[in-house]
Amino acid sequence: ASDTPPGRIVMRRYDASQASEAEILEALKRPSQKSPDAILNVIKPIIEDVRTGGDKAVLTYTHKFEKATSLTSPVLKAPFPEEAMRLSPESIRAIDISFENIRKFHAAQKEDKPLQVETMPGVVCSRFSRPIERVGLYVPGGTAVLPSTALMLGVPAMVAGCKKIVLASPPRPDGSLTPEIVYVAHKIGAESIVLAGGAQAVAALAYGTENVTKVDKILGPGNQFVTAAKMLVSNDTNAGVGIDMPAGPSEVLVVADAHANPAFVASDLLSQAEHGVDSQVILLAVDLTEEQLRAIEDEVHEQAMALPRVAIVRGSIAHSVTISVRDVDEAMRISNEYAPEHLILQVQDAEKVVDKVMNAGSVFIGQWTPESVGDYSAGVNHSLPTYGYAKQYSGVNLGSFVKHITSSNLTAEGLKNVGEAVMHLAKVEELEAHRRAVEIRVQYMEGK
Ligand code: HSO
Ligand code: ZN
Repeated sequence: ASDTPPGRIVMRRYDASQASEAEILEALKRPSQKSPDAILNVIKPIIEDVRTGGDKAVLTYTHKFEKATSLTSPVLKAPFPEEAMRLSPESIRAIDISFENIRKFHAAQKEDKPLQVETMPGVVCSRFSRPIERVGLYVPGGTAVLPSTALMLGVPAMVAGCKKIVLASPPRPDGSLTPEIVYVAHKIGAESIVLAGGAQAVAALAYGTENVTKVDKILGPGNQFVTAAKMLVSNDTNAGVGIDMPAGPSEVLVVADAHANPAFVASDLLSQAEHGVDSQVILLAVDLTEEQLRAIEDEVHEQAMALPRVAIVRGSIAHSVTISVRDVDEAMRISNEYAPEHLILQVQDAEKVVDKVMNAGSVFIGQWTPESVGDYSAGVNHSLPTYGYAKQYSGVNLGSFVKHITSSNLTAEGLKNVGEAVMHLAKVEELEAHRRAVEIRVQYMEGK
């Protein structure tokens, strides 16, 4: 790793041809998270309080954590008051355009007809989907307000046909919500907004209270307390609630070659670096000269210095790295091992590289596709697997809001065709009633 001049905002540098595989993997380690035990100790009593204390407990925590002491109800119910969603025409237009693109892309994910297969003559298997009835969508507060997250969760829930959509978001100290979030809630047809954050919001959605509707699935990103609370309630069979994938700090991996514009590359790295001090950004520099690397570093520093959130960027850049690689294949090997939430391909013939992508939440192809278009308006979802979970999880999509049901439908002929196999396997498992359920019908057909 190279030295960092004082004050200069620069990512540590590695050269894959000189560092060992282990060193590269070590360099790519995500910043470690608080120990689960410490977090559990904080959230367990909160969840228990809300489960038993209902509205009053939620309100007490909101007064305490959000300082919204004037709030008298933890829920804002639809129809939402006009004054809670008063916005400039520009904001309305931006939300409406994004809403429509996200709607189109997620509507296209609908399965138009049930899947049906005749596995044997007279044996028909089907699969069809039904919306999850009640969903709770967590929209984080914190250092940035995120109406875009309300869109990314709310629009697919609406498209899927979820009957009850409940939003939850921590209110501002005056007890109000960002009007953009209320406007999105209105557009997606949400039934209510829970004015709470953290584990208390998750518990309210999982168990329900006097005024908070209990939901069947909770989705949405959040800090480590929110994530741990989601995991805890999803393990409680009394709550009967599902969750989406675990969400962690934002991250991006940019693959750039000599054709990439250094200013563009730097801007993409910084757009994720500004999310939080625990965010991580990775640059895989494909066969770049020292001069080209310098050009990107200079851009990172200069652009970062001009950002309002430069202090956060300093934090995230401190555990971010540049790795020089020989070619695109080497870059993709490293990228697939890292499994980034966002993968940006700023290389020649970027489209062709997509075939080599094995693990990533969402891919941004070519120099005209900054990651921020996906964060807001292109139509793809921005709720994506982080922390390497792109190896086994998908981002939020229409499927996150439905479940699949299968059915079988046999004719007498079909039962005759498949019955023997069933009876034999039931015998192997010594489950006699199973075997007889077939036998009794076959004998009936044979008039016995
Ligand atoms: N990049 C973030 C989502 C986001 N960006 C919201 C801006 N607003 C995680 O994918
Ligand atoms: Zn972002």
